[in-house]
Amino acid sequence: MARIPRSHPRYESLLVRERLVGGFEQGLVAKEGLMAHGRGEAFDYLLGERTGAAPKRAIRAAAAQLLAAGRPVISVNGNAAALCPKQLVALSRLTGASLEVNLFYSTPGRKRAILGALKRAGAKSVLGADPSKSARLGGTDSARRVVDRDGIYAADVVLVPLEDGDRTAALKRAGKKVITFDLNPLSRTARAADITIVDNITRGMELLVSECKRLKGRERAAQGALAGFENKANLARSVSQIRGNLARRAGHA
Ligand code: PTJ
Repeated sequence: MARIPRSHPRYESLLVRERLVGGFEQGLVAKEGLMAHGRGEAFDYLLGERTGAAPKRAIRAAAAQLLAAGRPVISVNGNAAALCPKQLVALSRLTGASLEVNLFYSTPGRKRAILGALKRAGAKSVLGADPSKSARLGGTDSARRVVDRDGIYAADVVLVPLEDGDRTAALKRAGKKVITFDLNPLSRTARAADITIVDNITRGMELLVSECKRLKGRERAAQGALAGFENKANLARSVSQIRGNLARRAGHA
């Protein structure tokens, strides 16, 4: 891993890059995952690299939705496994959600590596690596259509960090509530999901864990957070945040 001087003005961001490159070298992250991160970084820059009011509202709704679910599942890809494995395991424990490895650029080797990373982070069981338990999700042709029949296939609520639009739409058509993390508030996934958290998973996943801790056992308060949530209106707030930041830089606000 490259040595990043603490004094560097973009220390945190460079450290996250190194975690992702480390994940690539260990076989967790796809080459394309490095590019996807670059796109995310660009949006994060425009958003001001902080968790604004809109993602905080979405995080409250997502925590309520996960805690109210009967069969929640957290879908794990290479980037999520490299950037926040401990938070994924903590979230699974708090909400009772199963962890399932599900990849766009799927290979048996990457599945094994991600499974190993989740186990090292404390996961007792991880779905998605046993071909004898696989089922097909209709309405998408990518490798992500192959899901575990006791996991995503049977889930009522699925958390899909950094997802592609096709599968989000397929999950919706299959009657599931979809929660996503996506720094791009304009993406098809962001627009198709029920709850989109427009935040970097490196910040937002930790906040989601804290919110689940806070709301656990307080079902009435949790349902209030969910009932008033409207995804399209909340996405518009993130777009406005970008517009405001750009206008300030352009000297118009
Ligand atoms: O591990 P695999 O094989 O399942 O592949 C994972 C990637 C991420 C490569 C795959 O899902 C993919 O190609 O994703 P996309 O279609 O590029 O979408 C990724 C979305 O996530 C984009 O809208 C990015 O802006 C966003 N994004 C990238 N990094 C982050 C992020 N959102 C939140 N936090 C991030 N750190």
